[in-house]
Amino acid sequence: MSERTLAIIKPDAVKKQAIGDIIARYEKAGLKPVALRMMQFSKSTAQGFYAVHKARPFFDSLCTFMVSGPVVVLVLQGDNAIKKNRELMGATDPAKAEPGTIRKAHGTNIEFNAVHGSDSPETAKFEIAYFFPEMDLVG
Ligand code: IDP
Ligand code: MG
Repeated sequence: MSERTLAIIKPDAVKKQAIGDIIARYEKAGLKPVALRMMQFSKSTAQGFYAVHKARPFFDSLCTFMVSGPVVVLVLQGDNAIKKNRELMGATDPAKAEPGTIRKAHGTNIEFNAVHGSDSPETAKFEIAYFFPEMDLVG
């Protein structure tokens, strides 16, 4: 089933000049960018995006990281896009990520882990609407 998911190339990966490599990985996996935006998060943008994590001990540090430089926000479309992107990303902690994954290649640690990807249809819907309010969930 074709669906859409939200991906973010985080500030660490943008600084490492990995934007091109990461987008090439999406495209090779059949995840087609259908919206793309480079932007600098404000603190409130980061806090709103990660509101689901606001009780976590790492919340403040995560939001500080996400405003530390520009990011690239994308909507990716393809068959099983949500699950496929999670597989492509690898585990949250790059040390535990499978070889060949984006986080294995570009992540530094459990916080500076190069990319974000929606984890369910519900979060994809919220996250796509957060940055691209004009888009539909399925193209
Ligand atoms: P995910 O990005 O793999 O879905 P989540 O648990 O949703 O992982 O966490 C969101 C983000 O918060 C992670 O991608 C990472 O940047 C950061 N994070 C998660 N767990 C920790 C932690 O234990 N310490 C510091 N940062 C963390
Ligand atoms: Mg998550």
